[in-house]
Amino acid sequence: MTQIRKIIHVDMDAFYAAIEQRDDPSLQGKAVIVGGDPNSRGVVATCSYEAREFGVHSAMSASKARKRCPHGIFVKPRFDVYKSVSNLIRDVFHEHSDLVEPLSLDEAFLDVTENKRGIPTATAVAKTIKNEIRRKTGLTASAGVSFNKFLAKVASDMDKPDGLTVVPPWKAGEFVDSLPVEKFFGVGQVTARKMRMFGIRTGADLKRLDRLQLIELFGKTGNYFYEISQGIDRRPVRPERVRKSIGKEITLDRDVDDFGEIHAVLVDLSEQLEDALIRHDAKGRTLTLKVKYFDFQQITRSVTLPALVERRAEILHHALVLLKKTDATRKKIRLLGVTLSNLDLPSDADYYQPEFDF
Ligand code: DCP
Ligand code: MG
Repeated sequence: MTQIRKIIHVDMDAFYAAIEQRDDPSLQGKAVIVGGDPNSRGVVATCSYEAREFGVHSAMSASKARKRCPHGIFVKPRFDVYKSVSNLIRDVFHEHSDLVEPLSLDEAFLDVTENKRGIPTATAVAKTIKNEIRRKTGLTASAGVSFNKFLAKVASDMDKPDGLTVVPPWKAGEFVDSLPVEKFFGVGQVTARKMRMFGIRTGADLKRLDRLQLIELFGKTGNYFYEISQGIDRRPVRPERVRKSIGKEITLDRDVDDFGEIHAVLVDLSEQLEDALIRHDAKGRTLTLKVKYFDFQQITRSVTLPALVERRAEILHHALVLLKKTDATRKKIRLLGVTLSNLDLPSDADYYQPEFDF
């Protein structure tokens, strides 16, 4: 069975404004508006939560922001500082997973189905990340934890600032049902108006329509709305660095030369590799078997196949063929590894593309 993924979305609170307040104590507790000289035609990049109470928000014209919040303190952005803080939080993410997909300077998805420190739950990973961010930057972040990107992203926004919202599989239905459609990030004003016309206000309303009805109403995005309303989002977390290979290896408890035992290890490895391929949504053409003998001598045997490989049975089959080209069963083995390279990774275009930024 495919493993359920554990996804975290982390988003810093009032990012630019929080940094300005951190670095200038006289701004703490005040309505701080970053970007946009109110005397010219600039726009607001972001503002502190104190300013949000007056209706100021990102992308608003600076002059409007000043009208809404006359006591607001306008601050010029310092992008180099934001960038260096962004690097610090990315370092924190990478301490927990290699599967980190930054969306902007202040937010990222992490796939922590396997996390580097072996922390038992995704919720505990998220708490640790929030603490480490606070310790290293003096800033707060909000996190959402769930089993797909959509739910994690919406969850991170539920309890800002300094929030942590977890949507486990058994709560997803209820969570999506109660969600106003505006929270289905990407439902812009035009779509929202159209939805209202059809009486669609929440996830539950959306769920009453089937896939075809939604496609008829919203085109390609209808498909996305359908899946989201069912709590389904298959998009993998896609790290920036393009992966060249995906592999798994096991060091044995003791050196073995028994075929039955070696076979059992390869079964295990094939399964682990299949899980990893599913997580990365990857297939590959070249399979490599790595064998380390008891004397630490290490060899690899590879085969490049005419078709893409993705399933555990195929992986196991080819690994066993490669095993015959080694001295396994004649010489004791201490480590076995299976790696797939020559990968076929999906491009963004392979996912139905909602009409908005994700
Ligand atoms: N930003 C910008 N222009 C926008 C939106 C955002 O320059 N239209 C910048 C300023 C933000 C940063 O990107 O600080 C992160 O954007 P967010 O949407 O995450 O907003 P904040 O982090 O400021 O606030 P929140 O606590 O709502 O996440
Ligand atoms: Mg933010």
